[in-house]
Amino acid sequence: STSTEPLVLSSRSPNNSVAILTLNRPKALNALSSPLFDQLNAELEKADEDDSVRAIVITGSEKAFAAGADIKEMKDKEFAEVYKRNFLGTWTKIKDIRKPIVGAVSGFALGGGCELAMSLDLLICNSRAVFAQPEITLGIIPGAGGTQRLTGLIGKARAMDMVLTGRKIDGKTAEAWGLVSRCVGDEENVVEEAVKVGETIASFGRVAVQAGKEAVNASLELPLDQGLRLERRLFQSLFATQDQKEGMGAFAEKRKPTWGDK
Ligand code: CO8
Repeated sequence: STSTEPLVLSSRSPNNSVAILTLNRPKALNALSSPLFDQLNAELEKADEDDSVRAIVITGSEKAFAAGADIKEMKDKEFAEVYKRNFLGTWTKIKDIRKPIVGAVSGFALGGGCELAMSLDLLICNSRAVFAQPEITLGIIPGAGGTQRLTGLIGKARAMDMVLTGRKIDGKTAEAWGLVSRCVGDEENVVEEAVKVGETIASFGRVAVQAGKEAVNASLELPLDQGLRLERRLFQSLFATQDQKEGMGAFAEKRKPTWGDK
């Protein structure tokens, strides 16, 4: 596209604490072109650095969260080129964002769109959401977590079904299988629901929130004994924070805590 419209729109929740990033290539159903992903990474880094942002929401349109990597951009690429340039390697940068990211999925979350969704911390979808890994229909396989994260979330049998047949599942099924945290009904606004979740997270102390995200993510990579050790160390280290004194003190004094983020 030659349009100068940003490919990712950035706005804020009413109380300003949640950054809302909206994928904005509606005509291509938010196909994840390299420029779009670069803009998304740039907006995420900006939000991560901005002290007024305490949680991030990523969403698309009603019709499509994202219909996958951009097939038109990929179709003529050759192995040597994609390998040497590490094509789409920047997709893993999301892992370095420290603040929690909530995905709000309506419509298509296909291929790379499903993988982008799975790389976020917590997913809210509506019953109109459609998740699939259709790469097999294009002569390829998933390349950004659609065999790894997906299997961890829904198990081998269902992951094989999705990866080898391209089977589409709806939002309710995604909720039943554990691919998403919550599926809201059609009458509810999925972005508003995600922002509410973001605002809830934003109402807690940032140090503990960041530690919680770090600890849960560690469970995906570490053997249990090391994961438990990391969790316990993070837990113990939070006793060095003012927020722990404030949170427990407020409970004992029957008042609301005021977090200082330190
Ligand atoms: N890439 C490029 N363009 C797309 C894509 C896409 N993934 N999806 C839709 N579009 C475009 C269409 O080409 C069409 O453009 P135009 O108007 O110029 O013809 C426009 O969006 C609207 O789409 P449709 O007319 O097809 O809309 P429909 O409502 O009829 O169909 C579908 C919607 C079912 C979503 C259909 O568009 C579709 O099947 N899209 C492709 C889905 C797909 O196969 N996705 C997987 C892509 S492969 C991938 O994601 C690999 C990721 C690897 C990541 C690796 C990281 C390291």
